[in-house]
Amino acid sequence: MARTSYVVALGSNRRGRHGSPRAEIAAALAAIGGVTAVSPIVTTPPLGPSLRRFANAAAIIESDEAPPALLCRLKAIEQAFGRRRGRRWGARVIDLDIILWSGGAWADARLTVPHRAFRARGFVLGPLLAIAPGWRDPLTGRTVRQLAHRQRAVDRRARDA
Ligand code: PH2
Ligand code: MG
Ligand code: MG
Repeated sequence: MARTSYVVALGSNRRGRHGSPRAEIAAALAAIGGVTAVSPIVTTPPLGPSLRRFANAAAIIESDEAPPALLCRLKAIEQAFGRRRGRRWGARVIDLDIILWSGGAWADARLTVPHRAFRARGFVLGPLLAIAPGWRDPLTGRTVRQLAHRQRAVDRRARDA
């Protein structure tokens, strides 16, 4: 497969063997490799049932893997970091999600790219804005900058309602 760029979102809200959630994110980036850009690591309130705040970041990864191969490797890293299977959206040492890739759209039984929910998630779009503002979502045609500004406006409206 030709050289391909991916956007990977990273999240952690539980300590692991590398230490704090921030340390887990840094260690995961080292484990993934091929990292050409990393956002700042931000602290975000949990979306969903988890009670602990998250550390979140986004990275651009260069790889010659096709999406299923990268997914498989990210899952193996999650397991190696001590992620347990269990309650959906429970506290986790590390979550590694493929958000976008340079090949456009991908869908199979295990993986959909672009990530189905990323347009509504400030904890993905905020970090992503710092490293790939001009990356275009192949489904809506909007740039990350446009998506991030729209999502912020929605959040603000919900907060002020
Ligand atoms: N990930 C989730 C569910 N909720 N909330 C924040 N703030 N950050 C996340 O990474 C996150 C979440 C499921 O993957
Ligand atoms: Mg996730
Ligand atoms: Mg995930």
